[in-house]
Amino acid sequence: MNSNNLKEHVDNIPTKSNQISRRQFIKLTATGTIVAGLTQNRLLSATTKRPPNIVFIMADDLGYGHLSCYGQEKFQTPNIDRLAAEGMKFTQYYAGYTVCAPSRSVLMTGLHHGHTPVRSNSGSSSLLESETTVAQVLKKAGYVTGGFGKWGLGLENMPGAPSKKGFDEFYGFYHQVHAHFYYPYWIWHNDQKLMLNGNDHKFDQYVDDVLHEKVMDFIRASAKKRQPFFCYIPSIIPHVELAVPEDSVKPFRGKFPKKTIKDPRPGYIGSDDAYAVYAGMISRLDRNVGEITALLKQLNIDKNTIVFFTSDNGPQSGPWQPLRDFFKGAGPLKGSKASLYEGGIRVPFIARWFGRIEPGSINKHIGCFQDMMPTLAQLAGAKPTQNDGISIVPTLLGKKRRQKKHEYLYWGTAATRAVRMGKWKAVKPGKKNDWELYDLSKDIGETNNLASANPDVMGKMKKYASEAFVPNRKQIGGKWPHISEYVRGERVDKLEKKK
Ligand SMILES: [Ca+2]
Repeated sequence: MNSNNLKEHVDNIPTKSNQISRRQFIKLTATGTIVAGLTQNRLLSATTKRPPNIVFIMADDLGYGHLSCYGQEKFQTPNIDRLAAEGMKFTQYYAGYTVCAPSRSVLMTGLHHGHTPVRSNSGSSSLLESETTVAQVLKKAGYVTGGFGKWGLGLENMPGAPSKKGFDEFYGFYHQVHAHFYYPYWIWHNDQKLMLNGNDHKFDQYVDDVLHEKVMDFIRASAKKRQPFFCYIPSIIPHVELAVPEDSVKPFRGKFPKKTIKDPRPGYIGSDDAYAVYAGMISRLDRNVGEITALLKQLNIDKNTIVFFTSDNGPQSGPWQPLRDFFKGAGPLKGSKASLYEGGIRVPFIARWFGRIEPGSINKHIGCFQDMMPTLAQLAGAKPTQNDGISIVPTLLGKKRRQKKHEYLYWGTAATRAVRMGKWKAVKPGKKNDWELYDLSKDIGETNNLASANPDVMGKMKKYASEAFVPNRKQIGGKWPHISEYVRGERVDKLEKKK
């Protein structure tokens, strides 16, 4: 059934039975062109009986420099690092957009930001019935599908609700604001409210822990089934508010300078030891990743499960800029969340698949979230719906020469735009700003504007930008909820008194 495509790309890799001569082998090995192929072949020699399970973990506002495998020096992320060491680490991978909901819309629909249906963080924007997600494609291909975390593409009573968009089961938050809180007193389970006892007036249940347990339950239950599974984990860590249980903060107490960051949003949690709490939050996420990979191993399904790890956009700025600066959250990149400079959109991206993906490989392929629709569909042996992506399966399997490349990538609104074309990056950072042009092969930090020196390149990229942007369709929804819909206790009581 669904294994046809997978079998095809497995079969196309050179094998020993292709009978290359010893001379050919030595020649090819010397040029380095066949070593990966032979290694892959040995790894891929087992017959693929069914498509792989897919675990897709996406952090929230985790920057390009936040993981130790991407250069973080102030704390370690050993479990995510191990995932990279056992798989492929991408250095030029891009999120769908600079903020949460549109980035998720690109990921789920495979349509780039100039086309994708949800293009801003209004919180209650919704996918329509006619707009298809990758979860629907996988479900149709026979996958069991589960989502755990922040959705952002339709509320419970809208056509974009997860249950109508391909998920057998979804635990978490549909509205952006709901996902702002680490101790909400309830979360969604499909279209039902799941009450979190102890969070009505205290902070008893850290919601990411609750969701993590649901992830583990889903994987355990799915492993017993005959069908493959898709486990989508859009964690809310390390998006602010600044909150994590003390056991994750303790290792960092006293290690960093004490820093107070008050959350300017009334009723939200800030911290008087913000660096320690922030490192603790990312460590919590890393711990969860470690528990997920350990469970896959324990269940003996890790060899037939491909695990992806990424983030939805760059590191938080504004009042939280000290965190970005202290931890160098965007690494060498310019800008933060909400910026179209590299720091807002270039993200960590890791894929691990034992026996298929070359361990410890580092890849410079230029890709973006819209590629996940054709990639996951190909892995599942399914047909993707209309999309702007290019499958990265050839890259994952070490077949570099077969990898098609994007002519360009695009992100933007009517006022702010960005285009990536090969080594070039063009940015129009504001309505009143002129276009800027950077050569990322020499200037990853986007410091030297080459626009006036390269009018032909600039003209081509502006043309791409105008053809890529289609005005947004009419959005439905729009109500911005009061925080008391999601949290209780002192922080809301104080607000009520002020009214
Ligand atoms: Ca985000």
